[in-house]
Amino acid sequence: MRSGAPVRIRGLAAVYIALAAFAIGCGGGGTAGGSDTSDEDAATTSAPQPRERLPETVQTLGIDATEYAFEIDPDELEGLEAGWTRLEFDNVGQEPHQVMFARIKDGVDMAELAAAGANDSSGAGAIEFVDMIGGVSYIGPGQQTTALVDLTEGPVLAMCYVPDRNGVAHALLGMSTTLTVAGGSASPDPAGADGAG
Ligand SMILES: [Cu+2]
Repeated sequence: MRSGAPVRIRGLAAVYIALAAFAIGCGGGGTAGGSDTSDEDAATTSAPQPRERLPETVQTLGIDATEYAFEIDPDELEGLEAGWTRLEFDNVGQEPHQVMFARIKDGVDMAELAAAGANDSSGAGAIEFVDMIGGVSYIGPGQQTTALVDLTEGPVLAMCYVPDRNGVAHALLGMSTTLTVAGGSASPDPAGADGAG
């Protein structure tokens, strides 16, 4: 038993727990907090978009969901390119599944993140260390859906936080992985030539 990796593993676990708590708090049919429809979710997925306005994609990412794992094509270990990515999500399992992406912010110290997660079971302390990217909300067994996600350079967490029958987020049962996203050939220039709105 060596003691090299646990800090990182614990850090990721803290993120999954935090995001699961965050998602349950935000989405889950609770009675608190009002019921206004969420305009802010419009950018993530299911809103139909006119075909001519879709951004050009740099790659297609196929993800099959089962209990409780993602099968990702191309293999996440081969790395992905930053940019708009077409996501083809296929629930080949027996339970509802989703895939959501989050990015650990630049400069985050994993030990610090782990500590924040460990000291705050609500997840609020750890959520500030990540940016939610988007993904697809849950679909039933045998269903498929597609979405576009804008992947940014760096490690990107992919996870399903649909709860199982015991209320445990699937991410904590194995439906979580880290994608490596490279900068891509043409690095985006924030001051750049994007003249179109
Ligand atoms: Cu799941």
